[in-house]
Amino acid sequence: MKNTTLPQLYQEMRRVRTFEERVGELFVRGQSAGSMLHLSIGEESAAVGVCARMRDGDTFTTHHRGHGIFLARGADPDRMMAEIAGKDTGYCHGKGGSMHIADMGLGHLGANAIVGGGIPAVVGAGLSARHQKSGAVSVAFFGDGATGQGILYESMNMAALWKLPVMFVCINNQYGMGTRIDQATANPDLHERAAAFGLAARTVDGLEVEDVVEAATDLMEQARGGTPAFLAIDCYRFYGHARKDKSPYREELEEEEGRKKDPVLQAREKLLTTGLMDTAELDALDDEIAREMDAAIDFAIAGEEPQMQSMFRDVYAPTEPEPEPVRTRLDRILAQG
Ligand SMILES: Cc1ncc(C[n+]2csc(CCOP(=O)(O)OP(=O)(O)O)c2C)c(N)n1
Ligand SMILES: [Mg+2]
Repeated sequence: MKNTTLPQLYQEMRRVRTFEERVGELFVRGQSAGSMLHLSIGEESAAVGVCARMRDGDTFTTHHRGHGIFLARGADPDRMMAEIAGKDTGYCHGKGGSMHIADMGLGHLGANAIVGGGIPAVVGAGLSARHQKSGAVSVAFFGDGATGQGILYESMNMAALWKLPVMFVCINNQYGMGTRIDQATANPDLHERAAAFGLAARTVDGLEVEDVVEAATDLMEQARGGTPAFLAIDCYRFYGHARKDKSPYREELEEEEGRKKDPVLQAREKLLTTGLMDTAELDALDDEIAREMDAAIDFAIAGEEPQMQSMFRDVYAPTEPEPEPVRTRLDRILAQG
């Protein structure tokens, strides 16, 4: 167990927040690869609160809004930022980008751009952990939108049937693109669906990161013991779905209210009122984190672009011969006349 004191949880949440702010900056500078970037600002307690209970050897998958989760799980911000910038120095040598980062070393089985796409992989990972008696748990992180995908229910059923060490974490930021949850879901008590499959299931308010840790502790312990678990974490998506979305479908007042549910500021306030940290200490910590994330941007920008020859590296199993790159194939065909 690590990172469960409030100062540590605050530090991790601030790192996620600042990282995401810098990712937004990378986009504005025109340095991010591709046009889609999904920031997890407002959702930090979900990433940090659940990852605080994960151990070495545990595995996980994320959805398209997964930077914060990977960071909270121990990712190096330099290599993450470089990946988002599409550089060879990134986790996947620039071939994954924001939505397809993976790293077997840290148990990251992959971010996934398909809504619900990462969910079934944890069932396989859980089955593997059970056979190997490794004691590992596998955690799927996904959004409320994925509760409209049948694969979630197939996966929960199989995990319950086979008593797998698996945990499903639904980050309910109230929106799937421009659709608010109450316009898409008759019963917004999402954990009730999981309970119907026999999972240990709870919903927690993400405002207080310590509440998330408490719920994650209980549920992950059950999952490790073979009772798969489901945790819905209520929060608010502070900004648009992706960087270009200005949320024209939301009232300003709603956004103002929603952004009051700020787990980072909430933890900061609590640190001050309980006297655990004073303003000067908090400011110094924030500054240190700002420097760390500035350095990540510098690292990303300084990195080299991937070389064309590396296009298929790490894409096929090492025993497979690499297919000929499209460009040389076309050149060869054209040269033949
Ligand atoms: C199967 C599938 N359908 C539709 C989309 C388009 N899409 C991308 S993100 C998204 C909304 C997802 O909402 P949610 O799961 O709540 O995650 P959030 O963006 O709120 O983090 C949709 C519909 C997709 N990527 N995959
Ligand atoms: Mg959502």
